[in-house]
Amino acid sequence: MLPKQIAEALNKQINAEFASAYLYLSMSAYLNEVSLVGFANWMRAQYEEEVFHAMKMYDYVLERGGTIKLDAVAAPQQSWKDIIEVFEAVLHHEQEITHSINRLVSLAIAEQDHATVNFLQWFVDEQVEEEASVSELLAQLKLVGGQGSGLFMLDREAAQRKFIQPQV
Ligand code: OFO
Repeated sequence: MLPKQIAEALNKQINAEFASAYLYLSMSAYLNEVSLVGFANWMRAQYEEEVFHAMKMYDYVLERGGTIKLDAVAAPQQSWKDIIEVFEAVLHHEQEITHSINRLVSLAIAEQDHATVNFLQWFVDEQVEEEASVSELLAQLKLVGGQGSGLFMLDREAAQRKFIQPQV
């Protein structure tokens, strides 16, 4: 049985993952509007990945006999200055998510809930990868000044991304 405090914290994180999904879907729509269709595709894959994160937690809470309490997801921002501002916002957002995952791990350790500590390790690793890939893209966007043929090339590369559900 999942300790009540842990179930509540996981429910909060499920909401945060859906909020991430919603934010990235909004970014995808904005990128489409400004004709960066490759990055719009990249962001849509990111949206799908966040829904997967939320559902992975949702399934875990149920598997441990916890109660799911879905909360409202706030309306996300709808426009940005440019592509660099978009990716700065993504990096900042992912850093915040990393903090909340770390707080969850600390809580699970304090509650001696080893199964949850173990479960959360996947998310700890995932956050390392998320921050690294977004930092790399942001650095490349800054390198080309977020415009011109450099941006065109990066957009074409971003068009290749597909979300493949991990086998976990
Ligand atoms: Fe779920 O990792 Fe991003 O937010």
